[in-house]
Amino acid sequence: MRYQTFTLGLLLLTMYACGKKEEKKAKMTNTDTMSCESSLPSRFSATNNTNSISESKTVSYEGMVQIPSGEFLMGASDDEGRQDEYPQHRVKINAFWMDATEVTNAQFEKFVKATGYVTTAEIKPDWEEIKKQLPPGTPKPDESLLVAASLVFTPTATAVDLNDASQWWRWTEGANWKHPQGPKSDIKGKENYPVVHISWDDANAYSKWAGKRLPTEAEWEYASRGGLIDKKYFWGNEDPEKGKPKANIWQGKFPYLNMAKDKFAGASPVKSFVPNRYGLYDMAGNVWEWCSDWYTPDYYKDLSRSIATNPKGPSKSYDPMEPTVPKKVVRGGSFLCNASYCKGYRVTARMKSSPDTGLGHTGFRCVADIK
Ligand SMILES: [Ca+2]
Repeated sequence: MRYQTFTLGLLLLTMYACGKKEEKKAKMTNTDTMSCESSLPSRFSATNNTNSISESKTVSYEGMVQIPSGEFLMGASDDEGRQDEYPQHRVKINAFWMDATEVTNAQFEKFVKATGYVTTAEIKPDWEEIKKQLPPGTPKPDESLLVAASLVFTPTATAVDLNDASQWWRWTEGANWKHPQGPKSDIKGKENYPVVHISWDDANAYSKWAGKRLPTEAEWEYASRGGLIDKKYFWGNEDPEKGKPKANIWQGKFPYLNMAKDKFAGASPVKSFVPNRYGLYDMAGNVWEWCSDWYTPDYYKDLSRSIATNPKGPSKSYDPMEPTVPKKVVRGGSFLCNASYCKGYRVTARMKSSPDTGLGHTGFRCVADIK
C-alpha cells in the first residue's frame, strides 16, 4: 500500500497504485481491459449527525419503479472484471421499489430544509476521528487544512500518470452539495442534477428521513441489469463509446481531454439518457451511487456455495488495499469513467469508499420494501 500526500500536503488520499505489472499487462492486452482505479480517494472523517434524523414511517413512492422479484447471476463472467467481481454466483432477490433516478439537488434540499441536516463536507474534520482510520504514528496534518472541504475534480493540463489521483482531485475548502465546484459555485438551475459530495452517512440520513433505505449491492446490480442476462452493460454488450451516447461517461483522454460527445463534461440532469429496461436512469455513469453493504473483496466467494437470498453484504468491511479504513460499496461509475482508466459503468464493476467520504462525483438513490 502506498499513502500519498494530497495536493495541499496533507490529505491522506489513500489511493492504491496499479502495480507496474498490471500496467504492463494492460498495455499488452489492450487498455480497454484496464480498470485502474481501485479505490476512491478518502475524505477526512467528520462527526456526522445521522442519529439526529428520525425514521419516517410514511413513504412516497413518487418517482420510484417497482423491480420484480427474481433470480440472477451476480458478478462478472467475462475477463474484464477485477478480482472482486468473481466468482459469478446465483442470487435471489425479492421485489422492491427503487428510485428511478439519482437523488437530485431539489430532493436533497427538501430534506435539509425539513431537518436542518448538515452534510459531512460541511463539517470541520475531526483529527481524533481521522486518526482511528490511519496507521499508528501518522502525523497530524496542518491545522489550516482541517477545514470543512471536499474533493473537487480538476482536469489536468496534459497526460499524467494515472496512478496518482491527487493530480486531478483538489481538497477544496467550502465545496459541498450546495457548492459543487467550491464556494463560488452554486446549484441554481441545477435542481434536476444529482446531488453530489454526499457521504454514505449523508445518503443514509436522507434515506431514513424519506422512510426508505440504501439498496444492497445485490439489489443494485440486479436492478441495473434490468432483466438482461449476462450482459456487460445495462444496455447490452455494445461498447459505450460506439453508436449513440448511452450514459454520461468520459469520452476522450482522462483526465485532461474531455470530448463530451455525450454533451456533458460533468454531471448531467437526471433522465438525460435512455433508461434501462426497468425504467431506471443513469444506472451507468453520471454519479457513483452508495449501497448499504460493507465491502470485502472475497464476499462473492463466500456466497457462491449455495443460492444467496437477498444478501446484505459482509458483517464487517475489509479492503486489503487500506486495511485500517472501513469501506462501503459504491456502484455504477460516474461522468469521469473512461475505458482507459476506470470502467465503473460495467454492470458488475465494484468500487468502495469510506462512509465519511463524499466527492464531486458521488451521490445515491434509495430503495423501499414492498409492503
Ligand atoms: Ca449513476
